[in-house]
Amino acid sequence: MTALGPKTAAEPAKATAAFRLNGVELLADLSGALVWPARRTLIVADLHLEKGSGFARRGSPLPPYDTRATLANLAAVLDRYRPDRVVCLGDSFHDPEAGDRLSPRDRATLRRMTAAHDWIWIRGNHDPAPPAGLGGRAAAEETIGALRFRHEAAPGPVAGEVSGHFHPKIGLSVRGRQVGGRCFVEDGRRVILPAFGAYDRPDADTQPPTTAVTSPGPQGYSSRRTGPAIVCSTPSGSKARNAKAKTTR
Ligand SMILES: [Mn+2]
Repeated sequence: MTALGPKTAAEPAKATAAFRLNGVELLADLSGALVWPARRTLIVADLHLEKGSGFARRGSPLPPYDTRATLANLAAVLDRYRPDRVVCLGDSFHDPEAGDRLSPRDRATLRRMTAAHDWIWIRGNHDPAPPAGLGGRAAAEETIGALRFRHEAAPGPVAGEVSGHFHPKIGLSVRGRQVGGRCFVEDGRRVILPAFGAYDRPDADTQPPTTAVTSPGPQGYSSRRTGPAIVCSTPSGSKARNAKAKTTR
């Protein structure tokens, strides 16, 4: 078995940040996906498929193209890492009728993806019952080796917990310039993933792609930021502001 990794040399170098969680080596990918190479597993959170069409139905006209964009981003990262198993950490679908609103093309794309992998839909607050007929299996939680996958972080210290829900973001001051983006938050025992869904990427057109791994330390947050060509360490006490956790998801 070969280790997971970027498939071609054309992939941007250092678009990942490696860290250890409960003794397990993980890769935070710039796309927002988490990769567990030893178990050939790829994890994404908060796809929120059909969010645009859901808002449109309630009278707020948002462009309805988020599902197509999210699935294209997901296809790209699956093609790069070629995992055996995919864990979606909940809120994969924006509301209970989201599955009915999928276009035939997007439905077919999803069915191809779930058929090609061992696919686990963790249940979230937006999708307590993921749509039937798309393949994969639904679970409230899943434990694989030293890691436990659930939608929302549980209270108290939890070793090896991998979750989503909070859509964490970070703001950084880099050479006097403000950059911001989605981030992973980890403290060595648990990690919270950024949202993978297209509507949580408002920075994509105006900011350089930024995915940070940030962890609370004794002197504040430290972060390892992955960009198109760099992984930089931001020392504790630097200008990295605390990751903002949003709780309305
Ligand atoms: Mn949620």
